[in-house]
Amino acid sequence: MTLRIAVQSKGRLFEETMELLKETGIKLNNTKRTLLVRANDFPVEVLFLRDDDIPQAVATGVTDVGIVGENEFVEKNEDAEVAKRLGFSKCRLSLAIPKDIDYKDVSWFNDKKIATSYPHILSTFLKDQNITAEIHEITGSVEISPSIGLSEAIFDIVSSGATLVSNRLKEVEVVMRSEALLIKNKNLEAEKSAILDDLIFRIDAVQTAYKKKYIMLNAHESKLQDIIDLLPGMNSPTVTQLASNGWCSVQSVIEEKRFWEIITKLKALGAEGILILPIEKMIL
Ligand code: PRT
Ligand code: ZN
Repeated sequence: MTLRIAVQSKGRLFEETMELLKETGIKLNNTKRTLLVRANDFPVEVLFLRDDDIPQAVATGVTDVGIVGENEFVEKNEDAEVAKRLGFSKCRLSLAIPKDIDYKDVSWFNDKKIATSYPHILSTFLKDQNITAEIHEITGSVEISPSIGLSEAIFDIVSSGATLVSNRLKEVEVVMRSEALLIKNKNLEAEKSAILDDLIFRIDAVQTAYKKKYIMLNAHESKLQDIIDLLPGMNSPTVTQLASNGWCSVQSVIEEKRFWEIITKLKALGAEGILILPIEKMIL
């Protein structure tokens, strides 16, 4: 029994998806990107597809699970389930209009023409807001449509916002936020569910370790309690005696974002020989 995973064949999701699979110990046999590739050591195989086709592949059981952008999953409205939110490829789906227009609220969109590749999400939003607008569906280069007179506004993916700026547009409504999702077929057989549980367990271990660092330092006993108070860690820090009198070694796990704040305070408390090490996996 193998679990078949749909993965985007090329594009923005490809690299991070492959990296995540690699970190969970899934090594793909075939380096040449053929359509279907079996993994070593773990009962999964990967089917490479366009991201647009992944929700349907999972809903119909062509594949058991798939990794796809939430925007694509919601737009396609296929009958599959979210198994795990993956936290990468974050972006938002927003309404944008020419930057010089005076904008007050969403009622501006009444009777306007909006270009988008996401007609389902957009029409749901407009209906919710009681707006009647014309949706002009196009695939690709949505951002140029106001400047060529194809529409008065756009509804598209925004990440840094640079594409909007270079097309003299401004973001006026964020309609949804998106990240990569692991989605699954609704009727997975028990054996495949067990493989999926193992896969999710591995993903959790990788992601829990992400943004955490292992810290080791030497401190004088007199400062030990102050230092322990600074380092919450998973449990209490590990403290061992050093050969030289009155000194100990302290080891713990810290969050990367608190790194500089903690390091500055540790140095003020006289900590020495501070080592920061990456953590590969973490099982809580
Ligand atoms: O060929 P295939 O159909 O498989 O791929 P695709 O071209 O449809 O999708 P792809 O590879 O471009 O994107 C895959 C997924 O990545 C999307 O469905 C989103 O979930 C996610 N993602 C994250 C993004 C972005 N960030 C992103 N910035 N997808 C697209 N963009 C584009 C956006 O369309 C716009 O043109 O980048 C531009 C905006 O970026 P900023 O940084 O200038 O705002
Ligand atoms: Zn696509």
